[in-house]
Amino acid sequence: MKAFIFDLDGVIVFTDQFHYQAWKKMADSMGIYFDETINNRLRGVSRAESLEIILERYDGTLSDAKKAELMEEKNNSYRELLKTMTPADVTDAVRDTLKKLREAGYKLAIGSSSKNAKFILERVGLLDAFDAVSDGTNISRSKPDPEVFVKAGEFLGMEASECVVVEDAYAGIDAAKAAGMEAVGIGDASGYAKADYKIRSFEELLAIAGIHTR
Ligand code: B16
Ligand code: MG
Repeated sequence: MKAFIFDLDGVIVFTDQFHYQAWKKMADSMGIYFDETINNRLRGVSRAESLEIILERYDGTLSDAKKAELMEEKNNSYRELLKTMTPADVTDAVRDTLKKLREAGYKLAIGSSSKNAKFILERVGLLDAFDAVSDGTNISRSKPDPEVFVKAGEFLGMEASECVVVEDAYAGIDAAKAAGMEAVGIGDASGYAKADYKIRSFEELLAIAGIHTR
């Protein structure tokens, strides 16, 4: 085990509410019913697939151009909300654990479906905390496809067997396993049988990494 690859939303930062508010505004403008339960289905899912899930409640068909317009509208509202993020939106536990892993010699990367990953990392002051960022801008297939994690491993110059993925979404755990990597489930995914390790708090990664704090 030489590297950790972290999912972003739901692991390092929590932007669910921002996604929710931005999609809700778009859905309301189209008269489409949307609630928090539907929003939960969007976790770890790409922007285009998220729109398709929301459109299950839409009576009619939309052109690809209209769909692109709706996704742009949602992304603009989402980015406005992201601008309110500051370094205070990352817990001390996350910041300290990342620092300790790095000091112990582990390589760290992000493996996120989001096209806004670098913008978010910049807002919360974590861009320098990672050796590589693989995100929605460098992939053509989203989780559960392994592409985002395979690319993260390549960016780090690591073999899949040397990488451990930390994920909050079931699709993300499936993607990690398909990449031939070990997977740590946190949050929602801490109850997923396919995860090699299941943790409740971020600091538990130190024990997985063999770093003893006391
Ligand atoms: P964007 P992750 C995912 O990030 C989010 O969980 C998911 O809700 C979102 O639709 C997706 O990114 C795409 O995000 O619209 O910003 O490109 O969990 O893979 O870090
Ligand atoms: Mg996630």
